[in-house]
Amino acid sequence: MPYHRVLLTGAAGNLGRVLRERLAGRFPVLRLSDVAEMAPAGPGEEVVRCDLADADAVTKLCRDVDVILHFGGRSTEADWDTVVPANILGAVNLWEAARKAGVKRIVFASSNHVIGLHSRSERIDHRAMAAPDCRYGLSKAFGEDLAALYAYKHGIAALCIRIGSSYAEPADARQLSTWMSFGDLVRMIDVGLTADYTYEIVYGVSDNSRSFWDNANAERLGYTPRDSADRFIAALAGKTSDDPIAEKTQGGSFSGVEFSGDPDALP
Ligand code: NAI
Ligand code: 15L
Repeated sequence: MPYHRVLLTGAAGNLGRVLRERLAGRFPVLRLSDVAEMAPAGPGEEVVRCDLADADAVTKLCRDVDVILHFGGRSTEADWDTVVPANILGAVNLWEAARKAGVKRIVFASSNHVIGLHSRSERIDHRAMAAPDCRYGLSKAFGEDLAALYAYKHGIAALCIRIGSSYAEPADARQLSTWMSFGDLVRMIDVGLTADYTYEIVYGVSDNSRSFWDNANAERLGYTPRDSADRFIAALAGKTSDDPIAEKTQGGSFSGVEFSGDPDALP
């Protein structure tokens, strides 16, 4: 691995804690950061508490960093006052600090909610029109475009992983399509760290036969998922919601919340 110091943002979060454990010992230094409290640094770790909305603090955070795994920020729908500082300003601060620090690449935890208003009957790939299903999804679409600006204009390679639902196990019928195991998440991060690319969008999903997404772009870059939600079909296929918008769209409940549009006009 040609990287000395790897920065993981969002290290106190659900995926951050999983990644901290699974990436332990993989790099000479893993710098862990979050606005929330984290466990003290172990061997090969640095722990830096930092609010992504604080530009000066983020500039310091990125010093001497080779690669960033950007998992920090608001991870569900919220009001603008919450989404903007964490995900819009936070992303601006991070990419700008990365440019100043000479960071080589950023693996970005984007989200399926960038395309969440697409219909479940449609199988889309990474070139599909963005169709954010909420303010949170729109902030991730902004992050993807910001990553493209810095990749093509400033040479910071970026892999935007539109993660589906990354949990120990899928929880409902929708997640039979969107689930990504922790093992496959780490495999996708390895692609982000090692593949040859400037800017790419992929779907963060396991090998689910019910997937909404054609993930040929990820496979082309070297991603081979080893897990599948299919073994949960019998248990979860009937676990649906009463919300017709959630059930019609790929984003599920994120699409349904506050929906006041025309269901027939959805993309
Ligand atoms: P999480 O909410 O458990 O973790 C996010 C972390 O970011 C938290 O520890 C939080 O304290 C931190 N954070 C929030 N605002 C911050 C700020 N202003 N400055 C610094 N840190 C801040 O979320 P989770 O599930 O671990 O997700 C990690 C990332 O992956 C998020 O960016 C999320 O949007 C993305 N993602 C996760 C999916 C999943 O299935 N878990 C699906 C799609 C995307
Ligand atoms: C996300 O983007 C969220 O961070 C996560 O909490 C899940 O809800 C996931 O999408 C999903 O769509 O299941």
